[in-house]
Amino acid sequence: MCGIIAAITQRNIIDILTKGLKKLEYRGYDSSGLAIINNEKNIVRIRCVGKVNKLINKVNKKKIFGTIGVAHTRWATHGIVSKENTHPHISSNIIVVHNGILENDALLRDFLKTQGYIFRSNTDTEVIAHLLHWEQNKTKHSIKNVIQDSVNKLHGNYSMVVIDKNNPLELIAVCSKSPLIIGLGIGENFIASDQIALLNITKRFMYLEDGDIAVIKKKDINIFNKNDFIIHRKEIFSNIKYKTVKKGKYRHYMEKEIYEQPVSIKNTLENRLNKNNTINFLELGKQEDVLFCKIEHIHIVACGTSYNAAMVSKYWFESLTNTPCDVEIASEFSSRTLAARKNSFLITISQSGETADTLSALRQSKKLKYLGNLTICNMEGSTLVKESDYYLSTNAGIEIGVASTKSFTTQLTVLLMLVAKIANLKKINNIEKKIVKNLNMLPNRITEILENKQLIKNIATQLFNKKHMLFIGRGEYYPIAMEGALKLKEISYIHAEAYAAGELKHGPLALIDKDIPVIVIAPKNTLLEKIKKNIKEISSRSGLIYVFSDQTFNYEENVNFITLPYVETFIAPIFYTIPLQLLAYYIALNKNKNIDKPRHLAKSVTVE
Ligand code: HGA
Repeated sequence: MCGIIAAITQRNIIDILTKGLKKLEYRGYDSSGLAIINNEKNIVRIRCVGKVNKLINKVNKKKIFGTIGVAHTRWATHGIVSKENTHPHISSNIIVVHNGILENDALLRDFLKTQGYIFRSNTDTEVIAHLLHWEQNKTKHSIKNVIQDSVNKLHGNYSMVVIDKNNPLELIAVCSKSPLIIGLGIGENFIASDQIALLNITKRFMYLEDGDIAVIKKKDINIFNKNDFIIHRKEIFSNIKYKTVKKGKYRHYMEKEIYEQPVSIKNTLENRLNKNNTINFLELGKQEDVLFCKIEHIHIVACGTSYNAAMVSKYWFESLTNTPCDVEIASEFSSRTLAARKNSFLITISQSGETADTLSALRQSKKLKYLGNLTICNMEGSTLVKESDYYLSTNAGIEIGVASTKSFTTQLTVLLMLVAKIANLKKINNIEKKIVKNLNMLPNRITEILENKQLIKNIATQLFNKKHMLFIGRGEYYPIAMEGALKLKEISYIHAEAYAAGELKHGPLALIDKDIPVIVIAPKNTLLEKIKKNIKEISSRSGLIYVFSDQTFNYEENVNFITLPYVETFIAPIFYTIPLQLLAYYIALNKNKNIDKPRHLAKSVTVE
């Protein structure tokens, strides 16, 4: 994760750096810092632990001025969250901000210690700063040449921006796996991890590619490869409109995003449903039908909430389109020896499109014989979108809360449309029309449950001081249980686990006692009778049970029912997600947690 922004300008850069950093906070918020070269040609560095606003307050009090500088918001990978470990890191005249993980930092650190370097942090980034300084001292080369000489010694990911105080006329950027994008100005230039950090100052951008080393001056930019050849990167004009999203009447972005879901889903469906209840994905182009007809297997790769969405769709793909589907955690996919099935199609899912594990999986997959790949993503212009053959946007709108809500339900909406499309191409009994009819009802059904929030609020007050919770479901409600448990963990820090209901008797039943609430997702469907038996097994062992269902059944006192309206089968998994999101939200609210920015997490996970 980690967010980088740097600038070389005619005007004071402080505002550019701090405003940009604020927009990058979704990449990490353990600590943040900046360093500039001031008018007296000295380095001024300010760092602090905590959110970017804390840094901004500190910086504003100091009234500093500079026309070249770097800033960074950190998600710690090497060394605890502390001021000492906060970027920028400095080695004499060399200033470095870094996004990535060095794999050989321990070896380099030992070597640099023998050369007399004293380390003030535990980060891999400080190793880079000292290495560059050591190399420069030895060779007396320019910092650009020093970097070119040194990158071979660095193993891992090391996208970074470097300033040499002795030559404060240029920024040097190195792109290695994590994205860096140059923003082009008039008589000034910028670089950041994401264009949203720069959209208020420029619309003209140039993406760096892996291995690029850019020398960025006020009036010109040169990009080199490792062999010192100049390379050209295309200039693009960004149409992305970044609106500052306000919380409005809501206490948290997460609450707002939960309530936005009927509208987000309408946006996801817009222009994709034909009047005759069929689906069109115009954005896929004419090849879509030909390609989809060839698919014999679907392989979906994702992480976290997106993984849970993928898991729901596995049940849909197999039962509704008769297409075998496997779902895999991206970090596992990218770190094992792979074998693609015959005529397999790869789907990646990511809210941000910058999820490093998913990107790495996509890149690995290209070495294999997949029919093609498609990404389901919320961020147009993201690396995943750029590197995929096909792209379906979730159109959820900017999501700020770190715990995904509207991303999940819009991902499911896109997946269900895809299922309908493939079912139609495979000529499976009119499923497409039925799904489209159901999808059209979804926004209103979600509004209904949102209007009944009091029901969930009451349960939250009964559960917020529990230490552990279990979530169970069967069929496609098992991954819905997984998502419910994940939401609760993320924002309330209550330990929560999800199990396929039938699995309890194979071990987890040993956990059951009156202090561990079990949340059961049990709508009326063909699996209801089976899950009723599982509820009995828990209640016979004095477990405390909360059943989310459109049915009530006669049970002992320890079984509580949260009665929900009947919802059409295809869209019911999406519908049942909403009360679980509300449950997690109100429990975290009762616990007074930092709901939008939970500890140790970040919105976009840009390290593997
Ligand atoms: N390894 C560096 C940078 C971490 C990072 O890129 N996180 O996303 C550190 O720990 O500071």
